[in-house]
Amino acid sequence: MKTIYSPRHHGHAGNVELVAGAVVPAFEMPSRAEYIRSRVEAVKLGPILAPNEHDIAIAKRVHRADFIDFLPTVWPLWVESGRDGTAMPYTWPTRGLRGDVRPQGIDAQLGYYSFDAGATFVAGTWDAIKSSHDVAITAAGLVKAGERAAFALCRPPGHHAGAAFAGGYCFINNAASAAQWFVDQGAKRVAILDVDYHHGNGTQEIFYRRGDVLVVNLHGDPMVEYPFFLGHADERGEGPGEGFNVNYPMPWGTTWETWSAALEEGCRRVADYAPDVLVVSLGVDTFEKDPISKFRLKTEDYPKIGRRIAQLGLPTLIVMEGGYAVEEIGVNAVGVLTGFEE
Ligand code: Q9C
Ligand code: ZN
Repeated sequence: MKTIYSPRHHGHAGNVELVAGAVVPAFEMPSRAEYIRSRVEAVKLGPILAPNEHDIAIAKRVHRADFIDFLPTVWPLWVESGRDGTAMPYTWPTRGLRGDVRPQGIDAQLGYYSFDAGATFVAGTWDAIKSSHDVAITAAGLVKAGERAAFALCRPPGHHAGAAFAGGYCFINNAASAAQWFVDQGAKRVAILDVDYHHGNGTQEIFYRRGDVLVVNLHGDPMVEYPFFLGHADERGEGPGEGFNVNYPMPWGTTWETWSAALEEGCRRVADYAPDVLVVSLGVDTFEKDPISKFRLKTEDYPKIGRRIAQLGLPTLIVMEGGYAVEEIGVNAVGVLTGFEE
């Protein structure tokens, strides 16, 4: 399997996040992508190729144009306002406030275009966001050209980003944009299988009223787990999308036994849908030693995930999302890929 990777992710570095009322180094850090890249090399998974540049108009097929246009302006506006460090929002248009009027100034607009303080900007962030999207679309191109599968080593990740908001380390929804790109290239049906520990709220929101993109999510129950405000089992899609969104929320402490049963059900749902292509949002934050997550998958489980997904027999684009046990992220993520190839 070919891997698409860009060193431009390195510019998105030194970010901070809020944990229990304190500002700490962000768990989403550059070494994540480097551990994965090293492991791809170590197991000789296949060639590692640079992405091609793709028009950002592709992302605007799933995101609001004004949101995408805002992203490259954040850091310049932040610096112009006399700040340094990390650009981060602190106020949001929740219930009872005007979410329909875009205010002025960097603080107001950061809040307007996000749902939490978890998608932060430094000088190189926009370039990394753009390169991550280029990685996803380039890898999609390999699958479109006939490869059985391709690995988009995206960083930053994407599945929490919705049509007009960033959050949860995510800015552009790489998997959603790639899925839409397949539709625009002629696919009649695309399925997205999201196995990240966290619910892919952005992906769900983007395709919620569509029947041409099936979205299946396995994740921590939002009653107790981030992102808290989406991802329940009764969210099944709306209008033409009714029945085309499937959520499998699971409790803290979930092990392979329960998780793999949900994977089996999710894969059957995908198979019934008979898509032209499958996009996998691959997070390995389901790992027992993940520092911010509470499932208990083991390293030996990840190849089994890949094997089950491969059994679907579909052209498959695998897009990297989360996973924060940095020293094990390479072994676990690439374990899925080698399992897929067995
Ligand atoms: N800092 C992905 O796995 N955690 N995003 C918030 C307070 C947010 C995870 C805890 C986790 C986001 C792509
Ligand atoms: Zn996650």
